[in-house]
Amino acid sequence: MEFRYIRVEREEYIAIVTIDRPQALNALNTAVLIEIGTALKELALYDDVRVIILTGAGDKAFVAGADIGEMANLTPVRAREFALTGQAVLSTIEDLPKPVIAAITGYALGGGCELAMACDIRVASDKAKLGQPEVSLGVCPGFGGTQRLPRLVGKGMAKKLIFTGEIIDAATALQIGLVDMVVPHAELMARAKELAATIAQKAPFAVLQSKLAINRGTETDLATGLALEAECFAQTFSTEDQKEGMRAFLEKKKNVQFKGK
Ligand code: DAK
Repeated sequence: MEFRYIRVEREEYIAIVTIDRPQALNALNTAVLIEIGTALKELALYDDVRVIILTGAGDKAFVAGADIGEMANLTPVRAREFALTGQAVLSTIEDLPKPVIAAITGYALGGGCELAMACDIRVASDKAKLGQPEVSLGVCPGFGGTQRLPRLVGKGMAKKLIFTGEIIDAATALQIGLVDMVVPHAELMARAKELAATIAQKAPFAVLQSKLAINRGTETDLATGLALEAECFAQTFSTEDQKEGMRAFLEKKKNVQFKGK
C-alpha cells in the first residue's frame, strides 16, 4: 500500500499503521483521514492480519487533533463534510472486523483523542497527554467526542473535560477509564505489540464476535444485548477453531494454533 501521510508495516499477524506527519504533530487533515480509512479497509480483507496497531510517528504526538490550518476557513457546509469524513473513518475503525489497538505516544488531543477512542483498546505512554480542547478554538468536538467520551468515562467527567478543554496526563486518563494501560514511554510499541500478539494467538472469529457483541450490545438494552451475545456465541460453533480449541482443552494440549477458520 502506497501512502503519503501514513506507513503500513506487517509483523506476522500484526499490522502497524503509523500516522506519519510529525512536523504537524500528526494532525488529521482530510487526506490523512482518507488514507487511514483506505488502509484499514484493505487490511480488513487479509486473513493473515489479525490485529492492527494504530500509532503516530515521532516521539511527541499520537495525533494533536484535526488540522487547525485546514479547518480555520471552513464554511458550515464544508465543516459538516469534514466532520462526516472524520466520523466515517472512526466508524470504520469501530466496525472493523479486527481488533484495533491505539498506541498513544504523546499528545492525543481533539480529533486525536477521538481517533484513539474509536479504537478497541488504548495503550498509552506514561508521557501521553489527552484531552478535547475544541472549545478553546471556538468549536465543539466533531469526530464523535461528545458521544464516545461520555460512553467511556461517564457524562459528568466527559462534560468536565469537554467544557474546560483540560488536558490530562496518562495516569489520570487511566484512572477515569479513557485509556486501558499506561506503560513506560520507551516500551510503548513493544508493549502494544505484546498485547496484539496475545490477541492474535486467539481464535480470530471468536475475537471478532466478542468485539461485535460488546460494541453493538452495549448500545442497546440488556435483553437485546444478551440475545445478540447468544447469536454471536452460536456462530462461533460453526468454526474449526471452536472444535480445535475445545478438543485441545479436553486432550490437555497446550499451544493451540488457531487457523481463523
Ligand atoms: N493542526 C495543525 N497543526 C498543528 C496542530 C493541529 N491540531 N497541532 C500542532 N500543529 C503544528 C504546529 O502548528 C506546529 O507547526 P509549525 O509552527 O512548526 O509549522 C507543529 O505542529 C508543532 O507544534 P507546536 O510548535 O505548537 O508544539 P508545542 O510542543 O509547542 O505544543 C501542542 C504542542 C500539542 C500543545 C500544541 O501544538 C497545540 O496546542 N496544538 C493544538 C492542539 C489542539 O487544539 N488540538 C485540537 C484541534 S481541534 C469538527 C471536526 C473536527 C473537530 C472539530 C469540529 N467539525 C467539523 C464540527 C476537531 C477539532 C480538533 O481536533
